[in-house]
Amino acid sequence: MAQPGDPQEWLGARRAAPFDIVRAAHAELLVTDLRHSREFYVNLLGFVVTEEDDSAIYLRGYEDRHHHCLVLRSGRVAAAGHLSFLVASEAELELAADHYRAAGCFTRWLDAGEERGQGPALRVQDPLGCPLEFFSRMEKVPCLLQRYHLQQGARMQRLDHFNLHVPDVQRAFDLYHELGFGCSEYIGGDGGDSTIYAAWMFRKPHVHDVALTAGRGPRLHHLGFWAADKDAILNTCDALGGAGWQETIERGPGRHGVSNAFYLYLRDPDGHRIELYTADYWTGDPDLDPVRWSVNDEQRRSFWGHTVPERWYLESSLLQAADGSTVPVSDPAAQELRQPLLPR
Ligand code: XXG
Ligand code: FE2
Repeated sequence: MAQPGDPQEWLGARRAAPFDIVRAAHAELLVTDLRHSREFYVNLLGFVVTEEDDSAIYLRGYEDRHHHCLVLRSGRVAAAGHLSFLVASEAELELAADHYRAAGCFTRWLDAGEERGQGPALRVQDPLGCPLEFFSRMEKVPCLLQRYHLQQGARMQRLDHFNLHVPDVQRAFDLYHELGFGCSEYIGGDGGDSTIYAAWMFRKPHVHDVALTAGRGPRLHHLGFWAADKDAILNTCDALGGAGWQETIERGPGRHGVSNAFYLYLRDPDGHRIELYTADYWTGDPDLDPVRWSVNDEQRRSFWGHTVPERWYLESSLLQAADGSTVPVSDPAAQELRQPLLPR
């Protein structure tokens, strides 16, 4: 069992990683009413449409140089289609395929262009049951970072992270550790409770590419998108309120304890949760010590002490399985929400 607190051990794991993941790069959400979802993501949040047809919309942020960071695809049921990581080169894709085949996982190759704008890619159902994708090349598009006159809504910049509900955080932690992910922060139990309730793990030198949260799973808890700044997040709240979409606001705006980022959680028209996230910190130093938060520290999830809505802890999107059904889920042994607060 890997432990969050040992930078030397993490460096070893990084060197021994079976293939080289660069970062969390894009995701596909299956949505039941593509036009309604377009209203939310494009007209209100300001995602840029790179390409669209009757069955899918390919979106990007203002910082993106790649074709898309979010695909909205028409589906019969709402689910997360796949979560995609950029790897360092095409050779890494072969190594990834070897790795998942050796673990007995389902794997499938996608030809270049099978997903619009993308080079050859590998789809897998990982040992946790998650539909992952790995790719190394994507069509380049104009970066709109300084085209300020075009920027709207939350001024979304790019995808930052995936957050997963998993029944066993330690097991998921071990799998991502094996893939060479470091741990920036985690939430642990007190007084003899060695449970890890949540962990934030990274490949790019920021707080995370993947967060693992104890809960019924595997399910997608949320997609985190980097917003331009705090103002963009606050303006989004005004815009949603003004347009009568205030019910999409689930949690925040606020400051996280974990990660120090400024945040807002929204629920899209299908209930998929997305987070607007900005201003976390550098984690690239090799001697980085992970930050441990007690499950009883009321500032861990909300630095200003706001209560986190119960449904934020409990609800998540189902994942699409390789056969088109949804991935079966199971309950965790212990949940953070149920932990009693210790007297101060
Ligand atoms: O990105 C995140 C989060 O995983 O969405 C949640 C950073 C911090 C938090 S937390 O609620 O723990 O502050
Ligand atoms: Fe997040």
